[in-house]
Amino acid sequence: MEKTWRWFGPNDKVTLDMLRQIGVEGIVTSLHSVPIGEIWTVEAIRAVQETIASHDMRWSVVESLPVSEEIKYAGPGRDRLIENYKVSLAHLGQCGIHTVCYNFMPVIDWIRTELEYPLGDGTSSLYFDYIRFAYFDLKILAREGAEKDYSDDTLAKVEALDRVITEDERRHLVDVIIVKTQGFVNANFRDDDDAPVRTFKALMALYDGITKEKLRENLVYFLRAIMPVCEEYGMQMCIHPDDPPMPVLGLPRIVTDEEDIAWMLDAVDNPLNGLTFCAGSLSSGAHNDVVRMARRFAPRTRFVHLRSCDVFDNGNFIEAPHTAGRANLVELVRIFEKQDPTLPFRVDHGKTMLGDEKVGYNPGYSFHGRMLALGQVEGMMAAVRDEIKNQLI
Ligand code: DNO
Repeated sequence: MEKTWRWFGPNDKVTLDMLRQIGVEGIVTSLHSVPIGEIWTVEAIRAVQETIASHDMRWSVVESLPVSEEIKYAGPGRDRLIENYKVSLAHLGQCGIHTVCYNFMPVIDWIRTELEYPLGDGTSSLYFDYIRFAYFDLKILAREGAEKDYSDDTLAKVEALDRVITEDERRHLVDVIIVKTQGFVNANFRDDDDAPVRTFKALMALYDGITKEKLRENLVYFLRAIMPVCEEYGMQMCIHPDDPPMPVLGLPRIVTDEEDIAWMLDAVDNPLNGLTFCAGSLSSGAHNDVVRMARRFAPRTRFVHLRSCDVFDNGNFIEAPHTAGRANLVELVRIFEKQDPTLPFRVDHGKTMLGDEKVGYNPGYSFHGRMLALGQVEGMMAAVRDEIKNQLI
């Protein structure tokens, strides 16, 4: 597979020079400064592409060309926004960039409640605490009717937490769930928003009455509309699974399990309608057998995120080392390397370690932690290539 790395552009504290030194071949990035819904011009794409090329790497994958909320909830402006999306796709194709990762999660992208969960050895990891998340829903957003989405046991635990939680902890929860995790990947939120909860609730209101079925319909509408441009320019769309893979905050999520993925691939049965196989997101759902899903969906996978989670009985999950956890990355590397040795993969997230915490990297996107993970995955790849060469697999 092609060794790629998510780079957040010239402001990223991980520089292209650093990436070249650690053997990265392809860059995964986005035009982070273009407002969501606006057209990506050929000039803007080429400028980034040339910067990357001047460091002897290539722009392999776009992550993300974001889909406007209005396309997801089918607002009045969706056709115009889809037209813009098509023009951006055509421009990318003209520049020779053909793989586009996107997601179809309403309002909120990935969710964690703790960004520096201490691991006891001086490093830290990302963490999701189910009760704290329920607390955010019930006591901070105070979403109407939220109680019915939780068990009595969870409601009791949230009440108990409410009795002891401090103002600082409440602020921290908002900061982590809305501001720190969303700002750099999700154009709906800005780091300097002084009323993030209000912004959040206003976006949620747009999804009143949008069921899982409706959201599926809207995804299919979008995919059918863009497929002709994808065919003309050879654009490979690869949807990112929902993280975590379950409905949240009363919002539907539609890329959560094997059935969802099979459904969306069949609904628009075109090889250009593909998947980003995010082993981390999928493994954070106890219902997902990640290896089995990789075997089934490898032929439609266009981009791979290698990361692994451990899920606990109480619904909490933690990002495990890349050599451990539920995802079994060794077996995934076997499956994908055999499927297509040119498939781009990136290690996703990594521990915060060895001073990463002082630099101010985007959460999950540390340098040392990801470099360690890349080294681990490169070791797996070398072993798997050897297995393939010797016809052992
Ligand atoms: C978080 C990422 C997501 C992902 C987008 C793709 O670390 O996995 O933000 O990039 O959902 O659209």
